[in-house]
Amino acid sequence: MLKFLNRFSQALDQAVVSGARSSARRFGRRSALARLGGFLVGGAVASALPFDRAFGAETKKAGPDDDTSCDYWRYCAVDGFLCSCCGGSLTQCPPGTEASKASWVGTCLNPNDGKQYLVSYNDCCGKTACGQCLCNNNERERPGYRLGVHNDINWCMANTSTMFHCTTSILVGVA
Ligand code: ABN
Repeated sequence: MLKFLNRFSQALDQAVVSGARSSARRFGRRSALARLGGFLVGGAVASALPFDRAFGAETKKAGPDDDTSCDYWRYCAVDGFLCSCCGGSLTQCPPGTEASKASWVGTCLNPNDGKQYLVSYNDCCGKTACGQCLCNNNERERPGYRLGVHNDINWCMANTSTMFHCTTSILVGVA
């Protein structure tokens, strides 16, 4: 009987020890540290990967004839969301917005005829920012302290609603 009890007690001991080891492996400090390490390394690798920091707002830089692309020639000095991506067009404000009374005029080279054209960048006002096709082209633009030649300005400032929605690019004439 004593022998049996002794064996039973040894078997119980072993079961408890192996159970404790297995749970230490699963939930112990080392395991937690290993998981934390994996998480940190994974985070570092993920943040080093290239991703779209504009979250889709910046347009693809496509062909020169695509008026939804920042590369379209008339957009050489545009700073804003393209109205062609916002329910309007190159020259028309989207429904529910109105053209700004003030504007910035740039000079852009038309690659089709080799001539320079004056382009008026009128903002469309009265709705919140469109958020599509953001372009920031700055040909002949100058820093903010030279106000008249700076394009990073809300041209809706003189309208009843000063809310900026998007920007049109209207041809004024040959430079
Ligand atoms: N002309 C576009 C714009 C609007 C608000 C702020 C900066 C630029």
